Amino acid sequence: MSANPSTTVRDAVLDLLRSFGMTTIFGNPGSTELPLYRAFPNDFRYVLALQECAAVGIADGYAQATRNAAFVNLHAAAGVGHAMGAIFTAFRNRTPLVVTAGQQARAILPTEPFLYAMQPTELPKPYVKWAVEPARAQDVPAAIARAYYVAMQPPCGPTFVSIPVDDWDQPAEPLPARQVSTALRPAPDLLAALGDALDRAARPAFVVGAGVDRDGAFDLAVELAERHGAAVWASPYAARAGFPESHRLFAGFLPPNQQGIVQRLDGHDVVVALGAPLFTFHTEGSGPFLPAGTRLFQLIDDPDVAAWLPTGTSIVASPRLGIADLLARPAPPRRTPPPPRPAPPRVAPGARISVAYLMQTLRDVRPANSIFVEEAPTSRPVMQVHVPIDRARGFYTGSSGALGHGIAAAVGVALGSPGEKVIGLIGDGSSMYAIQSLWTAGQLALPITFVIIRNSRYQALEDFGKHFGLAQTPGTKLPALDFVALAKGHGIEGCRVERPDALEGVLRGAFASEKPILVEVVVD
Ligand SMILES: Cc1ncc(C[n+]2csc(CCOP(=O)(O)OP(=O)(O)O)c2C)c(N)n1
Ligand SMILES: [Mg+2]
Repeated sequence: MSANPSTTVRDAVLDLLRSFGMTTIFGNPGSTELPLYRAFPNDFRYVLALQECAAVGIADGYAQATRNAAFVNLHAAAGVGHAMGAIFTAFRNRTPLVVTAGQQARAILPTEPFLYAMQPTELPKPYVKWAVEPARAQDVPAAIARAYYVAMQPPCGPTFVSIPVDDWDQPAEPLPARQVSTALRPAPDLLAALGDALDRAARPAFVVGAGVDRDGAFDLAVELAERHGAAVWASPYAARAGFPESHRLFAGFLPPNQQGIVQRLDGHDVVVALGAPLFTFHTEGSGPFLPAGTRLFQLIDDPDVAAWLPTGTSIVASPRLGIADLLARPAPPRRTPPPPRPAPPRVAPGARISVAYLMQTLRDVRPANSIFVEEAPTSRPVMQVHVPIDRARGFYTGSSGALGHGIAAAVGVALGSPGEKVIGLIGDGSSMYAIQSLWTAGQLALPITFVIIRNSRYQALEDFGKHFGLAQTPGTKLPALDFVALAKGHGIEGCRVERPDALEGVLRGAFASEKPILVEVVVD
């Protein structure tokens, strides 16, 4: 450090954020963060969320859509606490986030001041890849830089920096951004073994996970599947669509249980999991992980998943580079592709709106550039039948199972996808975990259609109650919620549809709107 540092911690950090393309700050401020915003520069924007779960969920959607880490600033321990469910989801989503939080002034820490974050770096663990409270103010810029590089290193994820309030005005040296390589190429010998197995397979199958779309490999996956005439399954609970779902090779969605996966993959001699953990279970299972005689290969950017995979050969690499390397091999002889899936039957309107009729109508009227952000637990399987996702970056949901992601992520995806139409497909129960996101959507005037599926209950839990043999499930009814009033109360337009014959017109109107609008669909 020179005797006369030429800048402040704040200016050094703002310059770094500029170099990283992180000039949007998502957050909810408090006293311990305010000095960051002294003379807030014009080339930055602050996206205010009214609760921290919403702030992190919006940032998560934005980071995924823009394929760059998003910067989040939270208020000390309380803000991190509120955000925790969303940080958990970002970790599972492999979303790069640099999460910062204020800390009290260093000089008064010994007397446990108001707002003091006691063990700030422990609080978000284990759902951050790295957490630090720098030992000195002048170390803050380097901590932010490291947090960014770690967040962006596959598998991507959130990192955390706790920053004492008095640090921002302290002197610091400017810190130039560096180039840090991230994408890994597969080891050539293992890739050759995978390529040989694929070439010789009689009936190959691919299992595509969120890692494919995350890595920008959607089109490459199509090319590889067509070359091999492989059946393509979506990995259980995949949070992104990695393959066009109306493609003739698309075989369907693997269920999140062991026996179900074995049953669906039966008859395939070689299975290749692309950017997919494959074995994502929601309910208990037993027996083998794969059909007898099936060989499994996995191409994944996550060494931890590669390590816990119970069977098969795992190749730790970027799915995009791995698929590109497979495509660089000579094409194998043509293989007869599996028969295509039958199209779903048309759904009749009925006296009231069924979820299936809602989905069919969405499919019929959605704009070509639409992106679905979904968090509607019991409606998702129905969506999978009736609303095929056929484009890259066309579907987002949470990987963690923690509710409160979808309604917020819809806002961030829309902010990061100008010119595209985001449709938030959200259960009535799910919407309430981060309902404040509606307000941010309104303030940013984003053209989102929030479709709230109103069944007045936590249907998923009633279904699970039956799975566990419960005679009744307490705490699952949701009467008296008024989503039109909630929309208006958050500053956006809202309307309610109850009759099948009104549905199409209302959705068309909403999709044509340049502003956010909430459509409460009362379903049977
Ligand atoms: C943070 C959090 N709390 C509770 C749950 C448990 N949970 C799983 S599904 C569900 C119901 C969701 O209700 P809704 O969005 O209305 O969808 P539906 O089940 O009616 O399709 C609940 C409460 C959860 N997953 N995450
Ligand atoms: Mg519900």
